[in-house]
Amino acid sequence: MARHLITSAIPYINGIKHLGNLVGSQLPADLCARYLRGRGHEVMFICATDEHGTPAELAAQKAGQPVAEFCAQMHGVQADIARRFGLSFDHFGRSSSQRNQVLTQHFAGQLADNGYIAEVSEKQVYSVDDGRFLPDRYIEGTCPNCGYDKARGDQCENCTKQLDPTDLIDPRSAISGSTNLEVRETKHLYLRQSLLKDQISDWIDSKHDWPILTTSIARKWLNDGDGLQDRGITRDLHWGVPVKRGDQPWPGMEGKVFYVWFDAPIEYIAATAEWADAHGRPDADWRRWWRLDEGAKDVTYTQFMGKDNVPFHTLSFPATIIGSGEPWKMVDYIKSFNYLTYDGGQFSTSQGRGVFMDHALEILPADYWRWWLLSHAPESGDSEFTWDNFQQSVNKDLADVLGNFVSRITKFCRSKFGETIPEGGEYGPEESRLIEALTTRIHAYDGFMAAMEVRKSAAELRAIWVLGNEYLQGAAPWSTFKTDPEKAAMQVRLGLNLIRLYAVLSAPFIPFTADAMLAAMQTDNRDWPDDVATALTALPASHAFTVPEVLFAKISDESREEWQARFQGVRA
Ligand code: B3M
Ligand code: ZN
Repeated sequence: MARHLITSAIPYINGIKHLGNLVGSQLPADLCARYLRGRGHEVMFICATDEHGTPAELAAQKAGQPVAEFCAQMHGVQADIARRFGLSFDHFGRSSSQRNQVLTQHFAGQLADNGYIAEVSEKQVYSVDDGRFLPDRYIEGTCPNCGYDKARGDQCENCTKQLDPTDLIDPRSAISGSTNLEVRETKHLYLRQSLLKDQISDWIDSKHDWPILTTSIARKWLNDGDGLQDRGITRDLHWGVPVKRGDQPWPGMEGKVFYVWFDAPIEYIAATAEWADAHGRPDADWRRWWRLDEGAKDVTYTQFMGKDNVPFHTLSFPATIIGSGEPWKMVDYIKSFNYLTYDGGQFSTSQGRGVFMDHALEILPADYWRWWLLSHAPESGDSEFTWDNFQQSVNKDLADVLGNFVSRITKFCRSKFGETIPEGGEYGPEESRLIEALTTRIHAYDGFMAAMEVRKSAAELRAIWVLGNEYLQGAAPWSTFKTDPEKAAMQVRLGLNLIRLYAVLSAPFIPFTADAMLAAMQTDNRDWPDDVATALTALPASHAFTVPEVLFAKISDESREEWQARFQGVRA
């Protein structure tokens, strides 16, 4: 039994995520966690909300709530949606936790002790009326290049020119609109990543098995980007982890907080500690996942994230860990994803374009979405959500192939033999052929799942379902029954056993349906098939079952059109 630590990029607190966010990290991470648990491995699957930074402060302000209260509430909302999507986190933490505060300050102290922190004085725009420094993107004004009057301090959206806040004509605060701005001197801590460039470069070079998407982004930033320039890790904000050097005050840094991207990845560790706290476990129980000197040597650590998060996980977070000089577990494999686009354009949080996680569950159960998203995961390039494609995939793969198989065999059995598994004779040559074909395909499925090839795994699983339908079509127990009821009974016994086997194999993709299938078969046997022939005898003759409700309802053209219209823009 191996031990697997799995983390998903932690979603920002300031809103409900769309399906593109979901398929870029949390959902494939869940697939992996469920698969490895199903195979009997010990898994620690961690996620959290990313709660600090200006966007959280502003979202709270917009909601008219104190930021701590807003975050607590939104954490609850996100945790609830995650649960309803079947995301099986061992813990869904909060980056604003006490654990993260202590660990973040600890890492900063270690980095300072080891010479990796510089104190830098810089000039920044201060809004007198807002009583705060303004990050570049929260300064608005007229673009000197094109005259657009809502250009941001970092870039003009209209002509795309990169700007400095001081370039703007008539600058004002994007928070209050105040023009009472002045440039003030302020001191910040910089992480001296440039000193760690060689070590990080060697570490990335040692990762021969990483997806090209991951290593190409990392190398681009290492070699020709500015990813490994020293980087400011503090901000003049109120909401965040207060700057301290370990548990000591940091002279000159009073009232400042760490930059959200400094503390967010540390939350992977902190959330594991939060897990221990939540379960009344001693520190040793989380440290055995994270400290090489306390048991984590045999842990395999996999991270899941969208491609935009790769630089922070391949460069900055490793710089924090390496620079600490302490034996923390580093990531073994980074699975990154391209973007999911929506119906010919982008998902847009600000314009409410596309399907968001809460709305998705209002219209259809989680497994419909899980199946479509995973079977179309943006692995080798971006992929596009269209309602046509979604309708086809649900109606064909889920309703016609899997749902129909389960329905036909259970209903036929009930009508001819009642709701218990019939005896019949031994499995014959047709059954042997099926078992052989299943063995080959399940072997391939295991290979793809272990390699986290999400789309290929989905295709293989679908092919496994198809084998059952083909068998049923050929065996035709409804005809056999007329001449040879014994043989029909055997065919039905095999078919009902296949339902259990399909539930076990499909659970990582469609866990709710898998549960319904196992409940219908009245079994808790979730044993992963080592040997297919044996697996197909798990449910013996005279074992009782029930005919399940329709597992997947088809999506009608009317529903498809209605949803397409509903989600095309401007969130209600
Ligand atoms: N919250 C960005 C995102 O949700 C960021 C990820 C942090 S991972 C440590 O895409
Ligand atoms: Zn412009």
